[in-house]
Amino acid sequence: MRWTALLVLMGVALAQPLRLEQGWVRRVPGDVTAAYMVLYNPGDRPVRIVGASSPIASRVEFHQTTRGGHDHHADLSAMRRVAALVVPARGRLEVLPGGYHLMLYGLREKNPRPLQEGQRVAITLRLEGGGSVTFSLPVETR
Ligand SMILES: [Cu+2]
Repeated sequence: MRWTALLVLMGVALAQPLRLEQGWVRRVPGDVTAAYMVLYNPGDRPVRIVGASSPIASRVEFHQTTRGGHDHHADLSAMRRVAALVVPARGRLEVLPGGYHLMLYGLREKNPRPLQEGQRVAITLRLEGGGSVTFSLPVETR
């Protein structure tokens, strides 16, 4: 590899404030679904995520499940909206079933057909201070 290309790649890696360690969008037949992810912050300051968006959804919110075991959203009282998510310095934020999730609304409006297993979905996270990161997550039935 030429040095210029390597330096460009290093620059991209250094500029990325968050790394996606795992993530998926749940495949559902309905109009609403959830996305899960594990994020790592390699920096020495916490990273605050203040918003999210996706081309497959009209609106994305951060939610926290407030009662154990629930992750299917049949009982809306079992989750609450949170304003922001924080990834600690040199640490992880787990957005996983039973804890936090990203709630994606308006799937029918944004997608000509239901989400398919294996389809990739872009999720953009807006960071405090003006930056953003976009990750590609697979649609999975789990
Ligand atoms: Cu929710």
